[in-house]
Amino acid sequence: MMEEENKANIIDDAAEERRRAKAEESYTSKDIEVLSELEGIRKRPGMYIGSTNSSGLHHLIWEIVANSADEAINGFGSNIEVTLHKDGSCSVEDEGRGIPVDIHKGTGMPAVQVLFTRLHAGGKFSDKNYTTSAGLHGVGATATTALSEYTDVTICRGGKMYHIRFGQGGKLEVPLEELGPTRKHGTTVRFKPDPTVFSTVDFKWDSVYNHLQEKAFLIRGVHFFLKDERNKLQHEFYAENGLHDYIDTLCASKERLGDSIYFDDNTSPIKIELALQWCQKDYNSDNIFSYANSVHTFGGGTHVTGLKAGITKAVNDWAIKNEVIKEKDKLGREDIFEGLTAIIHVRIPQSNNEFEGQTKEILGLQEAESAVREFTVKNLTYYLSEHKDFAIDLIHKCQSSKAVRDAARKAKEAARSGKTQKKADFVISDKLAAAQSKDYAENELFIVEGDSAGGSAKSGRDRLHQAILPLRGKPLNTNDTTMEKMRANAEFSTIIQTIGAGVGADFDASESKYGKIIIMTDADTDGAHIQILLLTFFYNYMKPLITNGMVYIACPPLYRVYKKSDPKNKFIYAWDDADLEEAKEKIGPGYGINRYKGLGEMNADQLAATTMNKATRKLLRVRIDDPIVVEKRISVLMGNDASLRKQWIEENVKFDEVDSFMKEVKL
Ligand code: 0RA
Repeated sequence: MMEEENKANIIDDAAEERRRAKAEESYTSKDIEVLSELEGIRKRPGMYIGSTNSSGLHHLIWEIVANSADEAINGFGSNIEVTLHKDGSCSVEDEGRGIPVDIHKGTGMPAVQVLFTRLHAGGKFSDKNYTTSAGLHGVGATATTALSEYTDVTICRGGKMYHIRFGQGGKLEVPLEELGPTRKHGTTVRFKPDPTVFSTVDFKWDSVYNHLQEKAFLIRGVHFFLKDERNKLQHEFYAENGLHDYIDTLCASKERLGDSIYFDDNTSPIKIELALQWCQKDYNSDNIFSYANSVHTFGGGTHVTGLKAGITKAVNDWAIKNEVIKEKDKLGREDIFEGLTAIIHVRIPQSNNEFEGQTKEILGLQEAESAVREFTVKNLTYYLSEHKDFAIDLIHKCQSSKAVRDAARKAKEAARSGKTQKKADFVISDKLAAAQSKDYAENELFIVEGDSAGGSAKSGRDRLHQAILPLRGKPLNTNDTTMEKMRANAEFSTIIQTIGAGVGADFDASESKYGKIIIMTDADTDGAHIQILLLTFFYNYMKPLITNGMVYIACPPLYRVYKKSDPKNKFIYAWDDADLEEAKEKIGPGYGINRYKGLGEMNADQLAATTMNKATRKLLRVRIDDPIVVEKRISVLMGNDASLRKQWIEENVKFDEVDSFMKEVKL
């Protein structure tokens, strides 16, 4: 066996030699391969980094940070520094082992060059170097090189300092060079995103801040530094207690039941960390934040399934064993999860790394399910026994959730059987202008601010597929109230019935009568406030609508620029001030401007053309990018602790920016 391997190696080496000789000869097929891979990334950047907008732009940083984080996770270096430079570049410096610089078999290039110019090199030349990996979608640093104007890599390794530079699109500009001796070890990558690729090349302090904060929570013991040389801001992120600190941040403004709970296990092949916090409020939708190898698994997966089963079993078994409930009154999963925030992080060996789908957003590894379930049952059972008072409070809370849910289910069943349908159930019909089609996926529900805009929207809509629901006044703040009060609220009960897919833990997005829920408000502060109140409701009670990408914000234009001599036929709509300038130029001398202060100022045709018609409107899809930010926005902006809210706003935003965040709609 050994001998055969050696033989194979010798043959490999000989072939390698020939290849290398050939490579040195001239411009070879390898170079062409490299260039075509890099070009491939440039042709379809979206496939590699998601998009070419601000979110894609920041992905370039995340790719590099993930590599440095891998080193740190594996015990090499505990400081990682990200700097946003004045020239628009970003550098990421770590104190790891330094990227290898020796010639890589198979390509004949220095390993560092492979890492930055080849796809699927993944940087992980062999499993042995890495037990776990935080790398994103397997595109590693190559996407960053391909989509940058330049990339400089400086490496300190084995007592020497090295440098290599790639130019626009990843073309090798300065081959690997030795710069001299050094005592340091580590890697610095500095790159400047290519403005011909991205719609914006402006790195946002907030985005990087949130990303590094999340990383610090997930990678305990590593210090992350953020420096912004453009405005001299800096911040250090460090979470001594990892997920324990994370859960405390997420629940900072909530009314808690008991303390935050934390367990970890570093001894098994699958390493697990879990943090739990039950809260009093009726937050109903699932608040489980899941990660695998430091990557946020938005779609959950086997680790989440294991967690749900584990918690349900531990709580029920303990309650029955201690005679708090009877076997026949077992609590449902929804009853136990109501008000619970959970963060689960599993680290799985790289070779087992099995994400479903290309986006790594769902963990598919079967072993993770039983590992997490058993881990959870064991630790939580022990915790409940050690904290009896808390355990009993928790079970009482679950029981009252169960009672509310049972009553609601009975009412629903009665309503379905038609026996007790009350007049109140039909209140929706006089406000809602329903769509004619029964093709639910194609149907759109516009929730519109104000009756007058609602009127225009009703006459301008596509009757087949668009339904209009006008809202009167401001919706209730669902962060300040209980589920019962929310249900009693006319606006929300109408929305719930109109969507027809249940609410809270009983919500099932697949039953929704609309494929798109579109919030349409005036483009002013009141409108933004209504948006956030509605989004808060969807987030708290119909979260799957958001995670499935079914919630949208309509974008009415702010201006209409017209030719004074022919206002009916020559006009351009403008959505912001940049559009406005462009429109003025296009129309030329003799222009006039309508400024729309609200939806109501547009007539039905105008509203339809600019904001509702599928072919010409602008819609923003609401997505949850970062759970910490969402929770912070939701719980701090909407929560009942006014001083926290004031502090957060003072530290972070002018109110305008909250407004503009709404326009970008990263919840
Ligand atoms: C491959 C192998 C080794 C380290 C790295 C890659 C590495 C990559 C990056 C990216 C940013 N910083 C990094 N630091 C290290 C280990 C090689 C060895 O055994 O020393």
